[in-house]
Amino acid sequence: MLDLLLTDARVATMDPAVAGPFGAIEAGAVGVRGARIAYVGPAASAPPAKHVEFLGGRWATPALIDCHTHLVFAGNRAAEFDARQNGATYEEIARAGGGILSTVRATRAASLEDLVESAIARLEALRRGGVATVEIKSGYGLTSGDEEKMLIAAGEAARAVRMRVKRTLLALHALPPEYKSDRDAYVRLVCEDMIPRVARAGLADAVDVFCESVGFAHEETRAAFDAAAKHGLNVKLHAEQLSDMKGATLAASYGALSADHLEYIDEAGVAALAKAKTAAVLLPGAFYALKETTKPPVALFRKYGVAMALATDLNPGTSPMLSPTLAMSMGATLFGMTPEECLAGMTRHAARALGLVRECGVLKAGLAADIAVWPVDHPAELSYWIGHPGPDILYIAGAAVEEH
Ligand code: DI6
Ligand code: FE
Repeated sequence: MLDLLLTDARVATMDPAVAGPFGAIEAGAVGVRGARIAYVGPAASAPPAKHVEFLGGRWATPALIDCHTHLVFAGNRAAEFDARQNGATYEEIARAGGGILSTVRATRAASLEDLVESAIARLEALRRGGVATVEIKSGYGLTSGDEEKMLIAAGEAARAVRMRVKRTLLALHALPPEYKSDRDAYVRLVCEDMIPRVARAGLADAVDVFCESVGFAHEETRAAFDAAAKHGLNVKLHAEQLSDMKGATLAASYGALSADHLEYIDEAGVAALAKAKTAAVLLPGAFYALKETTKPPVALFRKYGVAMALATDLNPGTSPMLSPTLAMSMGATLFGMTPEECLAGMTRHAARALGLVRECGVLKAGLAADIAVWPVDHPAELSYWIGHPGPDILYIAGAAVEEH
């Protein structure tokens, strides 16, 4: 006996084992037992259930997964936006001590409670848009205590809104001002103190680095990745966002879960990602906000069979975007992805980017019952509307957390 049956549905399973676009099942049903999916298939052969929900032909999809955010932060950067609109570039602002560092000052000054409260509001916005699982990075604390504070806030906020969370230590995001004349000492602090401490306390699942000319170099990235491996953490990398630093190849050589941004990646980098089965996380919000013109090479990712994930990159500097479906629309319109690729990018491939392929990202028996029910006639509508407002119902681990 199932606990719940969603029936009279059209089901976009996104399961590659189900033939056809979107892995779709017409006249379908999804059955739930406890927190897991117990049945996906034709409505006609679904087992009995204690509770039956008739969807009237609406589409059920895997709940969305936002696999790259920096949503714990204090303050915002509207003044900097104003400066950029008046001609200043991101790099100029960063070099003048603004940019990331202005958010670092605000985040250091904020209490844990304040960070939790503002993060909850952002998580609720994503959840309204259909997101059940979110990745949250640190990177605005840049001291052991403040990075920990951010990761604790991320965990508490996600728990409060019942969302699944993966946390990532991004201590090599910017060089803190107090280490301006001694980069090596900061990298040592990260590798010898922060990474072991965060791993021991179970505060993060992965380590990320901003590998960029205004960020950190290869050797610094390697040091952090070596420390991550030593302490049992996965790795991810901000790579090729502003220039071709060959970061993706470096990330692939460490078996990274994902390499993210990738506007400037070359063919050798794409081949390296394919070989390592590292996901490419595309972030059209930052591309849009920075008015970039170099697009990630979607055709090459297709050619080499690299999993393309999509995410909001929600952050106060380069992607103040609270809508996962807007990221999908931008993935289609700005990057040329198909609607099916956009949905896969926020479900199955996002799960890969977080090491969650056995947990969520497709609708199939055995996985978490994270399901979104959309008031649409075709799954392409999720990226067709310029920021679809979100599902009618969102189930996370079998419980309805959004109902409109
Ligand atoms: N790349 C980005 O786009 C953001 N961080 C990063 O590594 C920018 C974060 C910020 O400007 O606050
Ligand atoms: Fe980012």
